[in-house]
Amino acid sequence: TTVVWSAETLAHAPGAEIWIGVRTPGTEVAERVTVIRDELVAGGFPLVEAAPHEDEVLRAVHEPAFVDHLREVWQQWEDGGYPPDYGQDRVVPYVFPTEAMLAGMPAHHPVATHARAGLYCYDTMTLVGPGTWQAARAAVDAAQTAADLAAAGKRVAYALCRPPGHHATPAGYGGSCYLNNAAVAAQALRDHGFAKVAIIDVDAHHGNGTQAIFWERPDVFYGSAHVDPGAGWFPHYVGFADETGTGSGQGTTLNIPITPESGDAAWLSALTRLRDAAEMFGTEAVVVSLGVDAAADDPESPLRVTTSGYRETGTIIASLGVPVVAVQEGGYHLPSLGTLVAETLHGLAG
Ligand code: SP5
Ligand code: ZN
Repeated sequence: TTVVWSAETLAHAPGAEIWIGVRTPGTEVAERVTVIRDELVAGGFPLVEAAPHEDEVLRAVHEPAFVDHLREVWQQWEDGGYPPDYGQDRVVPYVFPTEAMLAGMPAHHPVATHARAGLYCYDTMTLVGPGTWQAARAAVDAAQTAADLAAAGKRVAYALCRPPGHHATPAGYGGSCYLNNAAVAAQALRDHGFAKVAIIDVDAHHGNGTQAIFWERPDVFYGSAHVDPGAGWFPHYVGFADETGTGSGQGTTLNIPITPESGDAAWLSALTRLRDAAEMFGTEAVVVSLGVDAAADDPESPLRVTTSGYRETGTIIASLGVPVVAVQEGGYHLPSLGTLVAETLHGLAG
C-alpha cells in the first residue's frame, strides 16, 4: 500500500465555519493530515509525493466555470477591498441564488464580488481563504496520482488528502469540500481503461457531491453507508434510500442510511451490501471514499464504529479482489485518526 500526499494540502486554513449562524472553530484542520502521515510512516507505509496533473480530468467531473471560480474567488475577495472584519479574511457568501430566489427568472451574472461569492457555494461553513485553492488542487493531484499507481499495478493506493471532496457537486462546494477528489480518482481510473468503477463511500456523511456527479452514469457505481440524513444529519436533503440514479445511470446509486448509535453490526452489514452490489455491477476497480468520522470517538457523527470495525470494513472491500484507490474524506478526532486509517488500510491490503 502506497501513501500519496502533498505538503501543499496544509495551505488551507479556514480557521472557522459558520455553523447554524455561529462562527465556530473549524474541525477540518491541516493537522488531520500530519497526524495520519506520522502514524502511517511510523507503521512502515511508503510515502510518495503527489505528481502534478493537468486539469482535464478535474474539468470532466466539475463544470469548468466552477473550477475557474474556485481558483479566482479569494483573489477577487481580496481585491474587493472589504474591511478585514467582513468575513474576517475569508470568503463568506451572504446571498445564494437558489431556486427560492430566482423563482424561474433568468439569472443575470452579478457584478459584486460579495454576490458572486454565493454562486457556486451551498452552505456557510465552507469558507475560502488564501490557501484554499492551492490545497484543494493538490488534493486532486494526490487522488489522481493514487489512481495512476493503481492503474500501474498497485493493489492498494491511498491518497492522504484534504480538504475532503465528497460533498463537492458538479458545480458547487460545501460540507468542508471544494473539489471532489474521489470523483477525480474514479474518472481517472475510467480513463486508464477500467471499464466499470465502483465508489464505496464509508465517510459517516452521505457523499451528495459524488452521487450527483455520477447520477446518470452507467459506468460508475456510487454506494454509500452513512448516518440517516432523515435523522437530522448533514447533508440533510440528499442521501436517502430511494435515490438510485436516473436514465442510463438508473440502478448505479445505492444509499444505505443508518440509524444513529447503531454500532458495528449495522455498519458492517451495510458494507457487505455495498460490496455485493459493487460485485453485481461488475466493477473492475474500486475507489473508497475513506472518511473515518463514523468512528466511536468522532465529534461529527453518532455511528459508533469501532477500530476493528474499520479494519473489517477494509477486509470486506478487499474481498472484491480488484485494485483499490482509497481517498481520504472526513474524520476529526485527532488522537485516533491515524490508527483508524492504518487499520482500514491493513484491511484493504487483505
Ligand atoms: C467530509 C465531511 O465529513 N464533511 C462533514 C461536513 C459536515 N459537518 C457538519 C457539521 C459541522 C458541525 N461543526 C460543529 C462544531 C460545533 N462546535
Ligand atoms: Zn464526513
